[in-house]
Amino acid sequence: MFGLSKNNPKPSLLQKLQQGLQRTRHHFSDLFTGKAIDDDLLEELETQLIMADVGIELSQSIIENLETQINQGKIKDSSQLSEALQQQLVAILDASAKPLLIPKKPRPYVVLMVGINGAGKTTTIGKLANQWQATHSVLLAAGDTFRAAAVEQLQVWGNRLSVPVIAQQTGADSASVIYDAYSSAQAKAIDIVLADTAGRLHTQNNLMAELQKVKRVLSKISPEAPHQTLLVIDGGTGQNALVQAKQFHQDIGLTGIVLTKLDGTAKGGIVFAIAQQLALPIYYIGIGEGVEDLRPFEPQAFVSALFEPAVTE
Ligand SMILES: Nc1nc2c(ncn2[C@@H]2O[C@H](COP(=O)(O)OP(=O)(O)O)[C@@H](O)[C@H]2O)c(=O)[nH]1
Ligand SMILES: [Mg+2]
Repeated sequence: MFGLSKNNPKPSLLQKLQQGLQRTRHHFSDLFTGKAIDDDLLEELETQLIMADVGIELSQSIIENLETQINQGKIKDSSQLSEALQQQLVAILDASAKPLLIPKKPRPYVVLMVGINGAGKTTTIGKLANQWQATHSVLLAAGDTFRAAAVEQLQVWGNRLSVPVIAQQTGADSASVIYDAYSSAQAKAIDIVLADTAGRLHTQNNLMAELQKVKRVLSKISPEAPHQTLLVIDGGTGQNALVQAKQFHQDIGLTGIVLTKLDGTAKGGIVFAIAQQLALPIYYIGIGEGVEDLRPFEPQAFVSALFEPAVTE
C-alpha cells in the first residue's frame, strides 16, 4: 500500500506511530498496569478519554459499555478491561478506515485538498505526491492564490520531488488555475492532479463560494471531477475539528478526511469523535512534518500504538 515505504519494516512502523502519538498515548498507556477494577479506575479512565478529546458523550457511552461487561462478569481484571476498551475503540474506528486507492480510471484523477489555513494542506500534498509518484505521474495545482507564500511553498515541494506545478500569480482565480492544471494533465496524460486551495479568504462565505466555484468549473471537464475532495484538519484543534468538518461537508461536500499533526497533540482522541460523528473515511493521518510522516489510517495499528508498551530498538 502507498503509505508503507519499503525500508520501514513493521516494528519500526509501530515505533514511529507510537512516537508520533506520544502525547495522546500518555492518557492510555499506563492506566491499567496492576490496578484493581473499581469505580476509581473507571472514573480515571473516563477522565482520560475526555482529556484526549474523545468527547464527553462518546466517553460516557464507552464507560457504560465497559460497566455492563464488568457486571456480566466478562471483564475480571485490568488487563481484560484494557483489552475490551481497545476492542471498542477499534470498532468505533473501523467504519471510517478505508485505504485511498487510486482507481485505474478516470484519468487524470483529481484530488482537491481543502481546509482552513495552517491545517496542513500544502504539506499533505507534498507527502501524497511523494508517495503516489512511486506508482503514478503526478501534477500539482497551486490553487491557493490568496497568500503570496502559498504558491512558492507548493513550488518548493514540486522542485524537491521533481513534480510539475501549475501556478499563476497571487490573486489569480483559483478555479482557473486548477482548471488549467486539469486540462494540462489531460493533455500530458498525467495520472493524478493534486490541487491546493486557500484556507482563508475575507470571510468564510467567500472561501466556501470559491471552493464551490472550483468544483463547478472542474465538473465542466468531467462531471465526476474532482474525484476526491479531502478535508485536511489539524488534529490539535480538538472538538472544533468536528465543527469545521461539518461546515465544509455541508457547504462543498467532502469525500474523505486527512487528520494532521497528531504528533503535536495530546488530543488525538478526536479521531474517535470524528469517526463516530461523520460518515466519512479518514484516509490518512499526519504524524510529523517530514515527507514520510503521513500514514494510511489503520484502526488496529492506531489503537495498539496508544496502548502497547513502547517499542524500543
Ligand atoms: N508536526 C506536524 N506538523 C505538520 C503536519 N502537517 C503539517 N504540519 C505543519 O503545519 C504547518 C502548516 O502546514 P501547511 O501545509 O502550510 O498548511 P496549509 O495552510 O493548510 O497549507 C507547517 O509548518 C507544516 O510543516 C503534521 O502532521 N505534523
Ligand atoms: Mg497551504
